[in-house]
Amino acid sequence: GYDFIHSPERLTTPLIMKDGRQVPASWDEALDLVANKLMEIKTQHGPDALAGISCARSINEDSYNMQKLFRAVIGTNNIDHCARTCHAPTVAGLAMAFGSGAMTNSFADFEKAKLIFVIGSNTTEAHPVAGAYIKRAVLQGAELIVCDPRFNGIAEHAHLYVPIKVGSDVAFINGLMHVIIKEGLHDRDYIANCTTGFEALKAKVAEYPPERAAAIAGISPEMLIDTARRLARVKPAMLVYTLGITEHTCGVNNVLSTANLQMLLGNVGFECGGVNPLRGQNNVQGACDMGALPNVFTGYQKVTDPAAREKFQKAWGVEKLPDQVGLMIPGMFEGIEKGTIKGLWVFGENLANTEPDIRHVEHCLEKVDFLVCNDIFNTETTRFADVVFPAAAWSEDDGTFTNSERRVNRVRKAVEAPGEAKPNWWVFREIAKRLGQEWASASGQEIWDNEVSELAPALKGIKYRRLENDGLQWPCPSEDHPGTVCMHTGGKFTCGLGVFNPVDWTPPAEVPDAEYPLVLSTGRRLYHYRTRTQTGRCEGLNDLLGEETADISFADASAIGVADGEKVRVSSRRGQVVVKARVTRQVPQGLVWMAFHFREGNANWLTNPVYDPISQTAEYKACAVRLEKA
Ligand SMILES: Nc1nc2c(c(=O)[nH]1)N[C@H]1C(S)=C(S)[C@@H](COP(=O)(O)OP(=O)(O)OC[C@H]3O[C@@H](n4cnc5c(=O)[nH]c(N)nc54)[C@H](O)[C@@H]3O)O[C@H]1N2
Ligand SMILES: Nc1nc2c(c(=O)[nH]1)N[C@H]1C(S)=C(S)[C@@H](COP(=O)(O)OP(=O)(O)OC[C@H]3O[C@@H](n4cnc5c(=O)[nH]c(N)nc54)[C@H](O)[C@@H]3O)O[C@H]1N2
Ligand SMILES: [Mo]
Repeated sequence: GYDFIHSPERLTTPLIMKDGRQVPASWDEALDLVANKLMEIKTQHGPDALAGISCARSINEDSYNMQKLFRAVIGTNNIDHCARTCHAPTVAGLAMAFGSGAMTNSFADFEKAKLIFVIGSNTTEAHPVAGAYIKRAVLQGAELIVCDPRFNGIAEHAHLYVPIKVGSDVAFINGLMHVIIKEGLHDRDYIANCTTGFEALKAKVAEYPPERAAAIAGISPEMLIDTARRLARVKPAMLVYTLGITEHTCGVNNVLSTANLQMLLGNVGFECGGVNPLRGQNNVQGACDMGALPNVFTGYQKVTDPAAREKFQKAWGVEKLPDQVGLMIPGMFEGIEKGTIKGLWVFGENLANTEPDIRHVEHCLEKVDFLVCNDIFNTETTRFADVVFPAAAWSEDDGTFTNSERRVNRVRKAVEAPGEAKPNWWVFREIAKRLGQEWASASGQEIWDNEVSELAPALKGIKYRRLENDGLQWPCPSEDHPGTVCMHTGGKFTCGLGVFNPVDWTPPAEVPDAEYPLVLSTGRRLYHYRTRTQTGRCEGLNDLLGEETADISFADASAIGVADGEKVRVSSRRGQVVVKARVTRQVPQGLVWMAFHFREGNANWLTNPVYDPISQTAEYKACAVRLEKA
């Protein structure tokens, strides 16, 4: 799937919108225009009238420079990136429970694990490498329990498959913990020595006896009890989750539930244990670490902490950094709608296809006064832009990526960028220069070694010269530190004691009714990556999967009289699409499952723009739809 790098459709010159058309321009013209326009908006409306969205496809050094531009030069914390749409509940929830929002263990553990509990994860399609490790563990005798509304690829390898209903995870996990405590299967010593808040958790899960929890989850009480006993039988056990857990209005509560369960069983802080969210993009862990988030600087140092601000003020040579938490992506759209956000910079995201409710998103992209994009291709989003910068892709620049297991890896330039395309960090640096700040660091290595690693304590020991071969896993606090394979060991969490956070089950914001009687849940397919700007330019992949489908059960197909491959209309309160039905045993009656890889038939014409109250992550995994023969 690398053909896209050499695609003739790559952007090769800056583009500027003139009379409703984007025309090629010189770098100087485009950079001057953006710098002047940003300054004009800042002068007229203040720095908080500007907002930026960074890219988790691109190297750490790009995200670092972008958040530095917004904070140190423009003077706003309105900076975010696509972690908002996937693992923001992880970052928030695991930080509340453990003091660090990252995956606790490492990929190498998967193969050695004795019991793996996979919940809400399309592992074989969306994380095929991690999925291969899990399959291998099963071949070597590990027990696998999979909990997912769909009988997905990883479920085929499970010893126990638990088909819970979409949006019922908190009730299900509370039910598991009810049984574990009632039967005395919890780890009393671990709970007493390493955690706090157990009594409150115990009181909360007492409200979820197996009958009640199982009824909400749509399974039998016996299956719930069996799951609880199996989980308690093997120690340590690994828990793996992804977006089936996070992309809900209760996403943070779902994450807290996984942490509660693993602490109750005494499974956190050991090899082959822990809570393991598989992060989505090659560098989404890194974009978070760099501080492309509205509440933290590089290394998760809070913008509201005066000491942190002082440290960054000194490092960046500015008098005053903004002290208010900035806007998250949904807040940026709201600001555009209200007229308080005048300028938006979108670096490497295709929001017009990936945010929920496409019609509303496009209305906002149209409405904002000034839109800047950096991308490697023209996309449905860049067509709204006043200026488009052509970017060097990952293969055309030196830098680092940080993967899901916190491993910082070197990325090396393999080919020249096409035409006049430039590294993204260079673009942000040029804008800073035009706005009066000369930044010394002029390469990926200088940015990392002299700034990132000096500013973030967990990255202090990571320098480019140490990143040959397999890279290093943070926390790595000093240059003689070997990096950290497993976090929260020795009975000590990053925050001291692990914190139990009792939570209640809440249903999705939109549930089926007479008008929209089915649940729509959305996700990914193996052969395409998100909006196909990259995989759509790979011939072989298009041959393997060429269009969107709606995956439905035999029962729902026969109820409306369609056969596999015939067209159906899927409608929600937001819009409708017509796609082929894929009639499959993977999906239970009452559920429609779709992806968002294709512009036509994209599930985001239908999805519901409602958000988790803490993390502002959209409920991509549940809304109500109607199905008709088309
Ligand atoms: N091929 C491919 N790989 C990708 C991507 C891609 O576009 N294509 N995208 C990348 C990105 S950005 C990300 S974030 C990851 C995402 O990786 P995943 O989260 O593994 O991918 P999804 O397909 O969204 O799968 C979510 C799973 O959750 C289940 N689910 C839905 N609702 C619920 C629920 O209420 N409870 C439970 N327990 N399960 C539920 C679904 O049936 C599905 O199996 O994948 C990454 N990898
Ligand atoms: N219905 C539904 N919608 C979803 C989800 C879901 O599960 N269901 N999942 C959500 C999730 S988890 C995510 S992460 C988002 C993803 O949302 P987006 O980040 O918007 O997804 P992409 O389409 O991959 O957009 C990435 C853009 O970056 C560009 N790009 C790639 N490499 C480079 C580079 O090196 N430099 C530059 N400058 N640009 C580059 C690509 O061409 C592309 O235009 O989608 C979300 N949307
Ligand atoms: Mo993602």
